[in-house]
Amino acid sequence: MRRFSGIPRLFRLAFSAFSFILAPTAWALASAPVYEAEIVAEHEHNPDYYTQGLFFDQDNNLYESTGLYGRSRVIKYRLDGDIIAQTSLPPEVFGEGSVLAGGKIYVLTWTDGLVFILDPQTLAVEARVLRLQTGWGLTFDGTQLWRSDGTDRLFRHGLNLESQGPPLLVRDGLTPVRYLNELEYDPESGLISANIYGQSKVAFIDPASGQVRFYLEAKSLMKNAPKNPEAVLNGLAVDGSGRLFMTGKLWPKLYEVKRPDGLRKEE
Ligand SMILES: [Ca+2]
Repeated sequence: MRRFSGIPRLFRLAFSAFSFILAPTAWALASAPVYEAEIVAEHEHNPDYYTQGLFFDQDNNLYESTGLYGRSRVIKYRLDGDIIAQTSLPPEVFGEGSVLAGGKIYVLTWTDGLVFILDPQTLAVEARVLRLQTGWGLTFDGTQLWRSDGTDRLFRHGLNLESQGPPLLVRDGLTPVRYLNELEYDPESGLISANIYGQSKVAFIDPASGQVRFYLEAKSLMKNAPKNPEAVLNGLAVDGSGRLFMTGKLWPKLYEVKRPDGLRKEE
């Protein structure tokens, strides 16, 4: 008997060591939970808008920046569709993400190296700043601007557009989350949402760690989208009441989506 009594112990030791080796691997492979987007309400959205940026001001006016050369503009409107103001960007630039920060509207351009600064009341262009960086999405957390460039990184900028600190590496476990596009900071949860170019998923990112906390799968919103490869999900906005809105390029609808449980403020 004595001859065999050590075997289970050896086995247990071996198993423990094996588990120890496996544990980090399992963590690395773990992926953030995916929740289905639930539509609360539908609103009309101009299907000519090649949506690149979407956000609300404190009065729940909606702003949208659009792309394409010769068609890029910024529109300020109400949810019922009434246009308050709009402005065209020069035909030689391709508009991208935008946000209201420090009382000004910032509008990125794609590879044109320019950021436009607009008056939020009239949408008059007050300045154009040369920033030789690719622009996709833009949001503001109350202190810093956050810019995406289609990679797995988010870049921090001050209101003067200077870089602030290293880029945030966005990861799901250890997996880089690439093609981050339109952005929206959610003040209640402190998370940054980013839709992923070419997909119907929205990642909700912890800006302290870069980890994706969860995804919102927005396939249900695609039902009215044009059958056009350009007509991708690309618009996220949270209004003053915390309501979450989504749309896409050339989409005829703008959707209010139920706030997922993961957006509750952590205790
Ligand atoms: Ca946004």
